[in-house]
Amino acid sequence: MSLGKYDHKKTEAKWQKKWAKEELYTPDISKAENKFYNLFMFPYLSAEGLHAGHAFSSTGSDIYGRFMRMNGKDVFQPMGYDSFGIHSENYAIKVGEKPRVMLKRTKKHFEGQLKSLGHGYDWTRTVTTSDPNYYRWTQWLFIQMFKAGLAYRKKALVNFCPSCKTVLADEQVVDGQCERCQAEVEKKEMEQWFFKITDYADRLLNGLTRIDWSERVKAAQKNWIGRSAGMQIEFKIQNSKFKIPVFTTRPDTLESATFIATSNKKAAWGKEKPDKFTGKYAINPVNGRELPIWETNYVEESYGTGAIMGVPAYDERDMDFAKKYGIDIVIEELNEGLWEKIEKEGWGKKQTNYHLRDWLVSRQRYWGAPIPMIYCRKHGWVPVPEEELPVLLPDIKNYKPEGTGKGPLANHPEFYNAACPECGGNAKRETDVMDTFVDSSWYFLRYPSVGLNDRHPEGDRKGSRGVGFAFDPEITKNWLPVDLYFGGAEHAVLHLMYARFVTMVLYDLGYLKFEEPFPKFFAHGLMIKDGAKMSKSRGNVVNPDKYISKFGADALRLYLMFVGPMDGSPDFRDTGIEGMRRFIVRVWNLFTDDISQHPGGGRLALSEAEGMNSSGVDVMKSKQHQTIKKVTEDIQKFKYNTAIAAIMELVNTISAAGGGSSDRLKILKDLCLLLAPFAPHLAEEVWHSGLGFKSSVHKSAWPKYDEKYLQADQAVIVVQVNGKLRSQLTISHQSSTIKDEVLRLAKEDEKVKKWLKSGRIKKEIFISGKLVNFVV
Ligand code: ANZ
Repeated sequence: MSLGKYDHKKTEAKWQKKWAKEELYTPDISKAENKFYNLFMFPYLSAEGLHAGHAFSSTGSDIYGRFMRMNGKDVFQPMGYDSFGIHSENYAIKVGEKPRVMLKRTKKHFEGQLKSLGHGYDWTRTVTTSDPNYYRWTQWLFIQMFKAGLAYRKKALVNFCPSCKTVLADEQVVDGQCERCQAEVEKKEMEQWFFKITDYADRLLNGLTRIDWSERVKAAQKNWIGRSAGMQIEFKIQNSKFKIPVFTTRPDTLESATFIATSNKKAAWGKEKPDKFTGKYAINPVNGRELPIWETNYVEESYGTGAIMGVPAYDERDMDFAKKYGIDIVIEELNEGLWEKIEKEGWGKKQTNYHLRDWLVSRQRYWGAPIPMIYCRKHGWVPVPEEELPVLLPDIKNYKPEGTGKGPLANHPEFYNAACPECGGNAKRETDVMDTFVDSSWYFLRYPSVGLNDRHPEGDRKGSRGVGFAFDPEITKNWLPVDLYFGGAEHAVLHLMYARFVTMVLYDLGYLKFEEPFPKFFAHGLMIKDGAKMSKSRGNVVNPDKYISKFGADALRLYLMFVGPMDGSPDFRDTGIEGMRRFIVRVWNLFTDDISQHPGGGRLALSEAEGMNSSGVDVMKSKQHQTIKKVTEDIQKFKYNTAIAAIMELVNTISAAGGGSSDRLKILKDLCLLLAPFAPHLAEEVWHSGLGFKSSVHKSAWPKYDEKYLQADQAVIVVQVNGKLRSQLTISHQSSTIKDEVLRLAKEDEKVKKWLKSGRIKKEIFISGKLVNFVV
């Protein structure tokens, strides 16, 4: 057996084919004692293919899955496509194709790319949200919401994107702009479908304390939900029988209130109405002061009561307003006792408000799941009977949005004319479709159950309906919740909030046994190119294909993981990949050289090695065990860059030691195992053709370290700032003598950082192997 020259194309194609054929990454879904559901956010199909940013994040997720598999878990790692929705549809419009036609092509390309990266996905269970087999269950979900009183229609001032020509949810408006196309959003009064997510505000908030998510993402959800405890206080209007209720979080400032402001209704963004004094006054109940009533833009209509008490003395915006219009400024002392007094006197009562609004789910677009509701003059809105699902999205020619307030399906009587499910009379289907975020709010529930009841191919509506389930109860009980969810933080208040809400609803309806779908979520960073976030609109997108072709998927994977921590924002550079390619060839040659020194190949050599005495290889041995420890712990913390650095150091040590002892082969075997999650093809090839194993390296046990070898090579460095002990570093003897390395590590130390912040470093004192002192 021999390895020959390193040929990434041959090696990678060979293993990808074998893995697929042997279904290496397809767990037995009926067994779940040892399950690990490793989920990565599925992509939108809003471009021709993936960019390097996707490769970066999906590799990060894949490495963790491979690591868990080698640690004895039955890993389920599925992949799918979030293919319905405005993002895909806008792209189809741009390239001048029907969404269906475009998706056929782009989906294939995405899949090819994901496969060429060597990810361990279970390709036998994929989800495509625009597939009727899937969206019939999205429609089912809508109906469950409706039946539970959680889906309703309401006329409201809503966000309208003039470019996408549809309404949007609050969460899709970022700084007043459409999340998809960055157009300035307008406010319009329209009747729409909403999901009552506000009923779950408290649970969404409280649940955050029980899940392992980064503080940043939890804070984003917390702020978005925006619970504030305060009071509703009623102010009598002078010479009138009416009162104005205001919401305040600061009743203790009531004595300093000098005006009342109400929302300047119908003010649209960009077209603000001028502030106006109404000529009326309200009376401050605590001191009888007359408070002028103003209408202004800065009071939001839909928050609290849509009116405030102006307290210029304690509130900056109120102060600005008072100054502008010459309103009195009165400063009374804060009075905590007012909380009680206001209630006792009957001026107001305690109230908790939320910033969270109900989720607007209807869209006046074509490319989405039709909302499965029928309007009958007699019976109002009636859900489509579940056995008639899916309501198929018809193939129409003019699918572009028109901005008339209705979706393109409203031009198709053959679609919307229907019989009322209650009385059989003439009725009309809803012609709006659902927001994509409804599709993705439950896809993780579907994956393990894919293939179990796919009996509804598009077009075949006869005899293919009736029984079935969105997700199999038994399998769902065994495989969910998701063990690790890996994805972008930009979905903090969108997808991640919606999925939690939908899960809670399904829990309440008895379909699920858990309330939190993602007990552990890791938010990866975003890849940068030339200093800016990689994105299509900036035109700085890097296509991974050419790098895979030129250097190999393993080189690209290692490079992407090495450039920085997984939650950072690494900059993509060509030169780095070339360097990584050289490293791979070095590793390859290391195996080739060693193995060639053992006639009969590595496998034989390994068995000979059992029981041999290990003297003479102490340095290497301690390095080996230190590396295992470091790589294991770093992967657990998603610090793949430092794990790879440790593997590189091990390679250096092995190369420097030279020679072909049998112990050395054992060390090489561990090196191969450590490399497996990062460079899966290379490791598999070495494992089989070099070391002679029959089963896959990816199903082999992760190496274990032995404490007794760890100590040998450790030095403790004392770190001082201005002569005071601030921290200690435990590093290898070898590194402890390298000044630059020690200084770098000392400066990165959290405890030291704190002390260095206060000033500039004037002097760096270094005593090799012992001490660092920073003078600041
Ligand atoms: C008097 C006061 C004095 C206030 C003070 C604040 C500071 P959060 O925490 O966001 O709930 N407010 C109430 N309704 C509003 C609306 N519809 N549009 C704009 N502002 C509104 O903020 C609650 C505070 O924001 C309330 O407490 C109210 O101003 C204002 F020193 O009342 B406060």
